[in-house]
Amino acid sequence: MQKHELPKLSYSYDALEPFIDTKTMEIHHTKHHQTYVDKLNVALEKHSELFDKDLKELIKNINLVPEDIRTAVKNHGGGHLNHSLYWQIMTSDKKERKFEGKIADEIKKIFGSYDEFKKKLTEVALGVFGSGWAWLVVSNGKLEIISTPNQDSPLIQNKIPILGIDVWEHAYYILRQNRRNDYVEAFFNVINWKKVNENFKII
Ligand code: MN3
Repeated sequence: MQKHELPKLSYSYDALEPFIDTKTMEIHHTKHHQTYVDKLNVALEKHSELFDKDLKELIKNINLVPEDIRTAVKNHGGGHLNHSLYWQIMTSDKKERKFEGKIADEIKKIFGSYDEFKKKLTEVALGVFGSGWAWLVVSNGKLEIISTPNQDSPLIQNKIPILGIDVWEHAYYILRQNRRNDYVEAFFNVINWKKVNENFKII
């Protein structure tokens, strides 16, 4: 039986400065993400055979999860998966930040241009009421931009997330207070397109 663990970041907490500040990164990772992991483990203790199941499969088939822990798995399991992806699709490496490869071609094909894509994803991110996420997903083989409330994973809708913007206030409040638009604008500077390409390739 393997309990879920907080993944290590492949960069330091100050690596995304000045776009995302050190304090936000540290608290977001060590407090918020850690809490999702801890609460997911507490829920799964009640049905410990589920520790051996792939978390993505549990979330995809959330209605098969025992009812007494279903909401906890959806929220905290979703939170764990969403944040694990979020850390990976950001980088301090200038080469990895380059918008190129298969995903760049596909984005231009589907959305018209990088600027149109950025505009649409920004609109969706700013349109999330309260806490949630804006996503670039693959749905039936096609790219789509969607949002989800709370910590709902797109996997619940059978859509595969390849890039996600956390728009919970905890993702930006320390540096930017209520200015979600500034955070979203800054986020585009740190996207790890190399990783998004990898996420896209394995679909
Ligand atoms: Mn978060």
